[in-house]
Amino acid sequence: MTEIKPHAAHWGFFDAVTEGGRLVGVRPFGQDPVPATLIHSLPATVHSAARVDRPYIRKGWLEGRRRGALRGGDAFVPVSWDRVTRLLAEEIAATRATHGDAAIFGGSYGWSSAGRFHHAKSQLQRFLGLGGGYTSSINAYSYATAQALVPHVLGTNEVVLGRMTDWAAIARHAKLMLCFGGLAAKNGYVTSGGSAMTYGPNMRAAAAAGVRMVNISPYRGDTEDALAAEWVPIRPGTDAALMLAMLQHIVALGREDRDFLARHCVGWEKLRPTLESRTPEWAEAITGIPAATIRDLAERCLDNPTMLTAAWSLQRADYGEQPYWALVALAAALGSIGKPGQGVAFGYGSSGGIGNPRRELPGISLPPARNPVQHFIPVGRITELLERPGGTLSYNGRELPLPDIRMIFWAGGNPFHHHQDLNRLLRAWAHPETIVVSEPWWTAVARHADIVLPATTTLERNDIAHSSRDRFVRAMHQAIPAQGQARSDHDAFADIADGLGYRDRFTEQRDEAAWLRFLYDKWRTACGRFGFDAPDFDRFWAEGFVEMPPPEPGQEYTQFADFRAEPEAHPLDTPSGKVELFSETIAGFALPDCPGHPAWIAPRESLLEAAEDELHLLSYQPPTRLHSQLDPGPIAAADKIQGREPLLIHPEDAAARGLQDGQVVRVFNARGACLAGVRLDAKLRRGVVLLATGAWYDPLEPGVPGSLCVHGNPNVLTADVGSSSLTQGPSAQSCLVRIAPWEGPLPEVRAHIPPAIEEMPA
Ligand SMILES: Nc1nc2c(c(=O)[nH]1)N[C@H]1C(S)=C(S)[C@@H](COP(=O)(O)OP(=O)(O)OC[C@H]3O[C@@H](n4cnc5c(=O)[nH]c(N)nc54)[C@H](O)[C@@H]3O)O[C@H]1N2
Ligand SMILES: Nc1nc2c(c(=O)[nH]1)N[C@H]1C(S)=C(S)[C@@H](COP(=O)(O)OP(=O)(O)OC[C@H]3O[C@@H](n4cnc5c(=O)[nH]c(N)nc54)[C@H](O)[C@@H]3O)O[C@H]1N2
Ligand SMILES: [Mo]
Repeated sequence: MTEIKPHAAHWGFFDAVTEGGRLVGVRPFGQDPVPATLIHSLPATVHSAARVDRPYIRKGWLEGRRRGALRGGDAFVPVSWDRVTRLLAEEIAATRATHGDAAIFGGSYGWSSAGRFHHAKSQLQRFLGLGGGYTSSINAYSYATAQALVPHVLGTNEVVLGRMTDWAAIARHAKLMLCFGGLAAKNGYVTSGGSAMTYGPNMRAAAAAGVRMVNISPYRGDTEDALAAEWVPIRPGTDAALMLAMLQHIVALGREDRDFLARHCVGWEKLRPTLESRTPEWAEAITGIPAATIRDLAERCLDNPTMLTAAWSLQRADYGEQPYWALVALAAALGSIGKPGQGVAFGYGSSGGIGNPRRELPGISLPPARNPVQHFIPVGRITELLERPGGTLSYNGRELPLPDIRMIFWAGGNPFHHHQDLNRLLRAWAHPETIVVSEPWWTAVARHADIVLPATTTLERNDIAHSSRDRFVRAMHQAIPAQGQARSDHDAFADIADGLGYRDRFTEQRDEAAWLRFLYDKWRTACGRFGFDAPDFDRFWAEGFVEMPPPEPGQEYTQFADFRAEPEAHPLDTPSGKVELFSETIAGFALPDCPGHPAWIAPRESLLEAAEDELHLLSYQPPTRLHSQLDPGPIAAADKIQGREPLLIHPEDAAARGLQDGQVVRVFNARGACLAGVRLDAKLRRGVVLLATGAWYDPLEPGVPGSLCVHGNPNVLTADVGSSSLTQGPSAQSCLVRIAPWEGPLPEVRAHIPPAIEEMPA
């Protein structure tokens, strides 16, 4: 019998079509103006051979090879839920008693599911928090550098990840939009928590309304043809030099907005003298952009109402603070901050809901538990945490102590996808005694665990999807039964909590149905305070969604408008209450790699110092998946070249190496090597190659550091260095590689089939 159930994922809302307990198809959500495409990868992925069918324990761990043992090469032994639950309760209790609560790392970074109740990381952190606490992580891989920097400069992170000037305001008031890193359409299909919208129609409407888009990026493909954008190709990692030279030219013309700089900013008198030598000719040598183009860009910004934006990718790089701070300084010199549809904001081309016109409404989420442990790391410093127990890490003017981690829990994330320099992570990963991973699939992190808990996918549970950036709340009805012995993270943790004596505090004596009603009712009450009367739970559940009314026409939102109008009455949340073009706070930290004002600092790796045969690798977000999710699905598979992730390369760079379209190559540097398939793309700047993230890490010899990844995961190549000692963000985009034809026989890709499994007597 065919059944249709409302459901959702980070990559779009849909209706699940099931037959006989199997997901056989999906249909786009009727209210979605641009139907999501990635949803069609779900049926094959949900029923893929890569599902974890039952709990497993690494054989070596059972045999006592724990601390110091390299993981990833051992067979797994199937065990019962009863046994694994008992064993985990004992291990947790013993770790806490012997080494203290901080010895458990529960940062568990990752996107988990769109469903907000079963959100794996939230469930895990609630479970660990109520049990005594854990060492945590802060910030997101997406924009960690900005999260630490921007509050010093603008007193808020709304300009990166919150409610920023919306597209309706840009369309109505701006005439020019400089887009550093472009406005990649593929990124708009994805929103954390799910969404019924992408920014595609918004940016197209702005272009159609006469906003001239300029794509300043190493890749012309970062704006779609419909935008008819100009392309200014730039060397990766050099944007700050371009921005400072534009500032210099504005000052040379005497056209900086002195009123705005005096009344709304501090530090201009300190920044200004540093600009003197930052001429367009100076920047030409760094960026590869002709000085005349730099002058022209600056003058057009002076002559037109302009919105400045940069993709989040720019700050996932060495000294990624600098282009963000310099762009704020440029907007300040133009005096455009807070003018309708103008100013600066980040990420308009980075994630679905960014800049969507919407009303402010509360979010839906699982109530977090207090974490009694104070220790944390900036999210990207996981390898250092494991490498240097007892050491310290410089972060935002503090020295963070690094605890000795004995046990790791991961649920809803994949460090062997998201982290840089996987060979170094693999070595550091040997440090703890026990690593526990909850996963629906045999992803790379599951393969590198000691204890693997089979998690249900969202299709196997009831939940509610919601993103604060979207107008819709979506009901997620369970569509199929749990596959194999999979269980929800909530149920698995509740049973372990039972063994540790705190089940009721964890569950609050609610089952799934009671939790959903509770979370929804809480949200509905909060909506009332914002003047929105949401339907009751039963109606919401039956109808499958709630739509919050869009803002009235003419109600476009411009960020910082109040501050602009009355800076004394609406100060920013910075020490001065103003835009900090010089930050006494940051200067006071006296860091070698982040001065008190925006500056040009050459990246550790870039084309500026590359050998002749080196190329700059940008590991961008995949058009065919969400990170590593959906990699076993048909859309990702169809895009691969002889089963390897495509590497985009300029035809002349390929010709110089004797490479043909469709050929398999070895991509390598001192940190590692992977295979990839050549795809010629003349839209690239010469010297730059693109390899998306997310092909499942597939070492030729599992568990051996330095082993060739036969599938094409760029994180065997990227460097694991904090963007600076101020922010310690990931710096994946600063990476040089070499490329050579792959001559040998093609190794099989085994990432999507389960690892070796051995029965062992209990
Ligand atoms: N080189 C390079 N690396 C990067 C980036 C880059 O630009 N370049 N970008 C970075 C960025 S911005 C990000 S956000 C990260 C993304 O990194 P992650 O968020 O870690 O990537 P995902 O593949 O989404 O991992 C989510 C995991 O959760 C699992 N999961 C989903 N639902 C459930 C559930 O209900 N329960 C459990 N237990 N598990 C579940 C999925 O199967 C998947 O394995 O990658 C970062 N890495
Ligand atoms: N389809 C899909 N969409 C996604 C995701 C996904 O996995 N799949 N992931 C989501 C997540 S978690 C995030 S954080 C966002 C990330 O959003 P972004 O960080 O904006 O996305 P990227 O694709 O990494 O980078 C966009 C472009 O930046 C350009 N770029 C890179 N380095 C430089 C530089 O130094 N200078 C300039 N000027 N340009 C540069 C590259 O050409 C690249 O194509 O995307 C989200 N959207
Ligand atoms: Mo991200």
